[in-house]
Amino acid sequence: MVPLKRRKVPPSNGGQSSETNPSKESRFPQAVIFILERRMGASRRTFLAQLGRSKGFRIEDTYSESVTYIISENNSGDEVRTWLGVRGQHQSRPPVHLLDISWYTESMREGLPVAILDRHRLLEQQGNPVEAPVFLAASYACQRNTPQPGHNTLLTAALSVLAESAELNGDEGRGLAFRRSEGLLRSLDRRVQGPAELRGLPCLGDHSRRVIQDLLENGVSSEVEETKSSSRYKAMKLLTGIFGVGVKTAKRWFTEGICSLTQLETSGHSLNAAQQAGLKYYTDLNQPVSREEADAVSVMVEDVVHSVLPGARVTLAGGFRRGKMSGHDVDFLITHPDEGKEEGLIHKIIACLESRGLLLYHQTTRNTYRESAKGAGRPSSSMDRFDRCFSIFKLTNDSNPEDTRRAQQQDPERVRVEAEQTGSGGRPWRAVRVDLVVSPISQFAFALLGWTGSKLFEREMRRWAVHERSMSLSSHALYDRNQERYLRASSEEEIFAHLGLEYVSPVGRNA
Ligand code: 8GT
Ligand code: MN
Repeated sequence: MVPLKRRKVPPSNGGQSSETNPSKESRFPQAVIFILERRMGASRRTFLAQLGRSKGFRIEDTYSESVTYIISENNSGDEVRTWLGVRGQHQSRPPVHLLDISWYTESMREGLPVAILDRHRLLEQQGNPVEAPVFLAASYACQRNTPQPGHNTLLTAALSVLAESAELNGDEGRGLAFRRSEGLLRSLDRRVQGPAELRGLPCLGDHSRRVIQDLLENGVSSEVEETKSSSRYKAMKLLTGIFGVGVKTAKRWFTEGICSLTQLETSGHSLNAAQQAGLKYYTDLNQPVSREEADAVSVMVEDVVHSVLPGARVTLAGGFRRGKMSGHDVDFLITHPDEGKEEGLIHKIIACLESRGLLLYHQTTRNTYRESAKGAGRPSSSMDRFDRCFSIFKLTNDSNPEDTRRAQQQDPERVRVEAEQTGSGGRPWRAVRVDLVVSPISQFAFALLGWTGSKLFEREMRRWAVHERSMSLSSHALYDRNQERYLRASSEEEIFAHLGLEYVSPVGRNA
């Protein structure tokens, strides 16, 4: 389609055009000039045209095939050609020069058409190369493909520290802003070279941009370094690193002056069962779970599940499903193709795991989810209502004796204390956090989508659902608020389709 502005014939210039004012003969008949109004504005164009005519140049009001010089400001060659419908060169007509306004102003100064230099020619692509938007990114993380670890790990690791620090301070809004910046940078398909390349990108607030600029220009960010070395950050990280300890509890302990595990142990605080287990297996649980270990746990879980309910399905979810090579735990989603068969399954699984001596700790939560007439529960609630078991597995590590050695090197004292507590000198096993979630088959696609993560990807998908589609998405269901009904899905692809989103495979959800 022809752009509107192009079709519109500009108003006459009060008889001053070369055609309507033949008395002023053109001094340079070869130069038939057309000035493009786009991005320049009508008044500036009129002024420049009058100036040209007063100096004897032939300035056309409308574009035609007789034009030999097209002058434009802030447009690329591509844009001008599209805008004016300039076709390829014909031998039958003189060549058309696509020139920047600088050629025109220099010609005005000289009083004649100056020689065309490279710098006068319009660039083919949009704008100045230094300022051109180099990256394009959609604003919701769920619209982007985000591989792991991405091409900007220096930047994403730094923003992750600031996000974590904000989260540990209980400042969720600030934490989310840094997480969004982090997610955006991880989605970029190559390394960022300079701050100018980030022009026009969404999700990057002023604060994140400052940090990124520091990192790109100096290789470090003083704010990130200060955060990492602050006693508060270190203590909060250490304390929340204990399984069963959340930000609130850690904050209370820190205010009481507790900064180390030994201080906690001697503080006289009574710890709940989860926290006691967390402290007991602290080193193990803070050592990343490798892909091999996750696979070994998968074999254990599948074996147990199939022995208690043949036909049940076990799916590895969480970070490992997204292709991560390590994680803080291993997440499993369990279902059975016959709805109802999964009821009570979690208890049978636990009983079997215990009888085999594979559990060091477990805590189950009951499924209380019911579809309500008003829609999919509270989508903002981060806790699901599936039958779920938070557990610590005893994983025999004959597969990886390196682990014990590495732990020894990092914190020999801790390893000694734990070995004493667990009565396992050079013990041939390690503790691993495992989450087991049981879902009815009718909710399985939603559960799988929810439990695959990443957290930010999930969060953004729920935000998209509400703001862009007026729908509520949870790990149980998708509710359409306009149609006032639940939308069923038996695969993740269907859920993306319901939401009007292009499908993103699990490995692309590492926002
Ligand atoms: P990791 O490598 O650190 O384990 O990373 P991860 O596997 O991505 O994170 P996770 O903490 O293990 O959580 C796995 C996914 O489960 C996340 O995307 C999280 O949003 C999702 N998830 C739910 N429901 C719940 C819930 O009730 N509690 C938690 N903690 N996570 C939940 O869908
Ligand atoms: Mn996980």
